[in-house]
Amino acid sequence: MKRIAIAFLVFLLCVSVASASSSETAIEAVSSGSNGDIGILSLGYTITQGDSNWHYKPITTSVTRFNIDLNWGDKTDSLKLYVYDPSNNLVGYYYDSADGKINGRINIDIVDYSGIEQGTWSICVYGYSVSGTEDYSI
Ligand SMILES: [Ca+2]
Ligand SMILES: [Ca+2]
Repeated sequence: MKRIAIAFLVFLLCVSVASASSSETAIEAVSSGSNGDIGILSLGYTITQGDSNWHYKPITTSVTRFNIDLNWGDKTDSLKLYVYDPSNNLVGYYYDSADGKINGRINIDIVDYSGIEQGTWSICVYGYSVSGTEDYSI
């Protein structure tokens, strides 16, 4: 029962920001050309319509950008990505088109020229429009 309550809370947290606007800060997401250093644990995950899966990325060094590469490889399904800084502020949310291509992948760099906030960044993958079960890596 407790697990269900937590899962529901996470769902609410994810959905509640759906209507929020993108951040007013200097942080921006830019299309990334890199295929290399993904940074986040890159394993096979699955998601269904309306699901929220959370992933965490620790930033422990002084950097001005890091890459997020969410890849589900099926442009007929649509996943959505929410990015929160270590203070749990929503930095932005992104659709497949965020990197300029509808290709079943969201490959972006989070950029802050004054320095990426160190700590644990939280990334929520949301099943925005998914038929059946979709596999993805991040
Ligand atoms: Ca894309
Ligand atoms: Ca699919």
